[in-house]
Amino acid sequence: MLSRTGTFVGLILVMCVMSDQVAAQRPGINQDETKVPAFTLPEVLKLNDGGWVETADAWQAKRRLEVFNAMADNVYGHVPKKKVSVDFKLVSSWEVLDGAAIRKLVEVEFGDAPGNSASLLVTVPKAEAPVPCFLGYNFHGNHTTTDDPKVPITESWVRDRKSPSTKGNRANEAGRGTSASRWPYREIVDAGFGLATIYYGDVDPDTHDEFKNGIHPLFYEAGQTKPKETEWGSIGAWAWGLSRCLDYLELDANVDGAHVAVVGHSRLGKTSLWAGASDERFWITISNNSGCGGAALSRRRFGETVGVINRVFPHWFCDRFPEFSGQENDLPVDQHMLMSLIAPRAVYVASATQDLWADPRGEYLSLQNANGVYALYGDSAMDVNPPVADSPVVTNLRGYHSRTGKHDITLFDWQQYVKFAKRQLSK
Ligand code: GTR
Repeated sequence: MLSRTGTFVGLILVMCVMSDQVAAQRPGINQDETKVPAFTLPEVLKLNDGGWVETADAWQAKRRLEVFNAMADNVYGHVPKKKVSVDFKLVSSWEVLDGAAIRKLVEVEFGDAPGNSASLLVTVPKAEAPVPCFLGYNFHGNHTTTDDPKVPITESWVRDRKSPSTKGNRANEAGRGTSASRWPYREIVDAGFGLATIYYGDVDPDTHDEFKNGIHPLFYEAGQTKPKETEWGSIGAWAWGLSRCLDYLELDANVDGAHVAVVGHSRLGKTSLWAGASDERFWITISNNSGCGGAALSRRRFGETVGVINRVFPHWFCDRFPEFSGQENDLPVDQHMLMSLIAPRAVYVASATQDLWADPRGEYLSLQNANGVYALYGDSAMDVNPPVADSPVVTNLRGYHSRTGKHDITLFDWQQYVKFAKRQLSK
């Protein structure tokens, strides 16, 4: 009995020490809803000259650009003015999924000099007519999205994983198919959609190297060595890369270029949102567990904060964003404005119940606080309270769910995206 009690007390002690360690690893991080500070969001419909937007025309003609510039100036940065050529080359194509689909490997070449290219992997169902398509970045290389032995292993820099699938920032055969659960090709093809993916490190390696690698240097003017204060970081560059993939998909005879949904998980969800806001050709924008700098409202300071994200990932945003570390209320924007920029196109946001780091409630609230702009296009208002777990809530143009579970993109998430996309198609 005594020893049992001793073990029990010991266990509690260990648990206390462990939770203290967790707190110690993330000092100043709040994951308690009752401690979210009071805040007022910037008015998305208030013009810089003090007037108010009351019509969709006024939003489109005047305010949208003001909001876009404010998001770019303070968070993601602008694409530099210099023009860089982009070429596409079909490298190979073959049948997959027991003959139900065609897979193509397309080389996307950036700039005139060789050495800057990305591999876009496009999988489309065999169909009489061009199909709607999802487009999204993958984290570890195209070869990790499927067991298909014909997909080349990326030769780009990769982040080392805790497995034999990478060594010295290079990928190898052991990684093939290791992210397949995140890419349900069969279900997507069976639903009548294409799925195009590209490795984000092909466009810009996810390391802070003062912007010497990836596509940034292609845009430098003579004498320039890094982006200017309000020019893009990595998220801006990745978003630009998605637009170039869309340029290709618009040319692909198997794809309906007017129906390309951009999708991303986590940092790549931040990227899909910025891509959807920047490029009005994207049909639907989908953010999966994108969190801080993505769907989550910065002013809530719940989970990851502006200060933390800029310290840990100094290359993701523009140079001005860190000025708001701990000063979120001074930001001229918040993430509901990012959602508003997507209107009148459709947007879907997804959270996961255990992903407190990404602030599920804050992810919902930015979508909900886009009510004003979406109402200009006849969309009904979303309730201030998020729905219960695993029960998607959809309006005409917006959708949200919080999946039970951890930070990930799963079949359940994809099923909701397919359903939402079908709903948009049927309108
Ligand atoms: C985390 C980061 C998040 C999210 C995530 C991911 O370390 O704090 O903002 O982007 O990485 O992309 O997996």
